[in-house]
Amino acid sequence: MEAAAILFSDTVRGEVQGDILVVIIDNPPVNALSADVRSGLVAALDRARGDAGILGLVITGAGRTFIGGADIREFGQPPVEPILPAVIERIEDLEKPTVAALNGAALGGGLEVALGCHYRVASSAAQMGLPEVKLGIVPGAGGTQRLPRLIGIPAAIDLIGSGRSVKAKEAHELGLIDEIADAGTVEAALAAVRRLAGQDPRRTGQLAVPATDSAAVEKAKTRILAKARGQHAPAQAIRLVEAAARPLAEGMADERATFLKLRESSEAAAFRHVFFAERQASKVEDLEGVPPRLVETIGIAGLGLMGSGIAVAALGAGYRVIGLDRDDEAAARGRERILGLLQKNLYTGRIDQTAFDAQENRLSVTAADADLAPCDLVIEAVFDDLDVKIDLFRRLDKVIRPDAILATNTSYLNPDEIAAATARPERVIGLHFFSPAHVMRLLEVVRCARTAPDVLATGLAVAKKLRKLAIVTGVTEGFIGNSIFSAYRREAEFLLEDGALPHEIDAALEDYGFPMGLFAVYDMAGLEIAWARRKRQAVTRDPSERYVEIADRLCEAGRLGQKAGRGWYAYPEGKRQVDPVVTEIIAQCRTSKTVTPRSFTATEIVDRLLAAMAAEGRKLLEDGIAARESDIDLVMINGYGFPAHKGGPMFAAAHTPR
Ligand code: 3H9
Repeated sequence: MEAAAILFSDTVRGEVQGDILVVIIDNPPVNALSADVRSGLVAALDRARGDAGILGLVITGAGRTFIGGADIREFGQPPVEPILPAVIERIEDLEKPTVAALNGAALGGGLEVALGCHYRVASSAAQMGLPEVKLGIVPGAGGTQRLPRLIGIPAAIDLIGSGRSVKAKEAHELGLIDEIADAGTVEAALAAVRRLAGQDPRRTGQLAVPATDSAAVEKAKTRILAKARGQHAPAQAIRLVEAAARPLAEGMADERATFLKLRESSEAAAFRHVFFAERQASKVEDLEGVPPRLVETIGIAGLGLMGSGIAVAALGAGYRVIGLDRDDEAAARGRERILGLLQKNLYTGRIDQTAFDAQENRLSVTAADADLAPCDLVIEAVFDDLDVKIDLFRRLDKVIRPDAILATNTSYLNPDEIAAATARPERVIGLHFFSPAHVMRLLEVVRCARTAPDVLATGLAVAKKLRKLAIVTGVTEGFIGNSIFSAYRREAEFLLEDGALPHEIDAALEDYGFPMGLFAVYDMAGLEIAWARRKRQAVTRDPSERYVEIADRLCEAGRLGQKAGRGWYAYPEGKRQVDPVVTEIIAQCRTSKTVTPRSFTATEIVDRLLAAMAAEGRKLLEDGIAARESDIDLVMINGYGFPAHKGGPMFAAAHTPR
């Protein structure tokens, strides 16, 4: 039968298919629930209610998304009628069957719309979640009250408290959706409306919250709260979910008030900054319209920890990988390491056996440079030594095609010097992965002095396929991340000398939201590499520059970190403890420099560290190393544990009330 189109608003249209009204939300790019969408939905509901010829309703999205959630751009402004909870209440109250056809992502308010429907059908690729806590808020349109009624309190705490999304299969197992429809979600939804016609609608808001044992609730809570250090939204979300077994209206009022309050919080502003920063990062000014080169096969030179991690990321993204190491034995060991990581992915359910087999088949290793000839891109991940890298690049330059790309994973060396050793420096780029490379999301993409635009564009395209967050950086020692980190570290050492103790600095950082304090991290990583670097730099160090010797004294005393049993802390039976010996070493260093120690509050400590990071950040911007403040924020959040809910050092330094 011919479907007649009805326009309910600029972004919501309807098609009557037989006796069912299919409501299509068409608000690109992600069908966010703008005021126009909300009023369009109300108009569609009015139509369905008033038209006796309409048996029921299907709600779906145009394009790849069902609904990407509330329009985050509206968050800074006063709410506009009709507000979403009221729209969803009208959906739920409708006397005719209303079915959500989840053709793609149903997130935040989008999932809340689906929860208000009487039945949910999803395509197997659809992704569903309530990611509000990742924006510093709680769901504001019934998510915390309806979801536990469908899937129980522990599962709802898990989903809402973490903000993670699930695919259709898991959603079905949880009871979040009623049906998976591979061949046409709308068709399956139409069939569901017909089946449900004449029955009492199953209104989610009227279901009883399933009984739960308190141990499961506690377990879910503990897991979420352990990760939510310093944030408010997850605890509030849990509180609302736990209290869901009360009349819906009461829970909804509590949820709405909490949502509105959190929406105005500095935590939410910081998360919104991060959200838009991530979308901004991929926009590189002079690359608009520059097509990337085709990459299908990636060579990885050096199959140590870093190289293996990169290989696993590349295999997971569908690339063919050729690993190179110095001899057959090393290559075979590299292969074992990579397969070990893939096996781990298999055991933990990240990939299934079919994916494992496919990835194993796409991997080969060799000790012969010439075997890298088919590669479109070669990433080196060998020992961070200039001579070693230059030698490797010279060799690779001769065996790979002229249009293939060479990337260095160096952290501290100057990639321009590496590029200069090749015949085609324009094809050289830096790809600075963070360890473990198959887990960490950050990738600094280094634009070297001579990198060609399409080579840079290729670096970004590969990063996207690897599902990494790519941040473009210019060449400077340590690029963006390690430059800021050095400034942070230096300031922390100044603080030590000025009077703060390691555990005081660490406690201030952990309270602020870092997963671990700086000195505890040092101990975990080991102090010897930085010590060796300081010794190398000693010859060229400007004597007028302030230099803190405390770390050197510790290393000289054999305090090389946790593995040595002592470092900035002592570790009797593996447990971290403040060590009076360290306090004494610090006191001696202060005395030798005639510093009179003063005490610092946690706020003073954090403020000084933030100011140092922000000052270094401004320098990177002035020097053209970083393109924008928000890129610096993303690097520190995704590579160095800076708490996302503070928005990154640049955002935080600018927004800290003084
Ligand atoms: C919420 O729903 C609160 C409710 O509980 C309560 C209400 C009362 N709003 O990511 P992409 C833009 S909170 C505005 O590259 P993809 C994005 O900025 C909301 N804009 O696409 C970008 O713009 P541009 C909970 C949005 O295909 C463009 O869309 N929802 C929104 O890779 C493409 O984005 C979320 O947190 C939005 N909600 O992925 C979901 N979403 O091109 C957030 C996206 O100008 N969104 N944009 O740079 C996502 O996770 C992904 O965008 C999605 C698509 C998976 C939907």
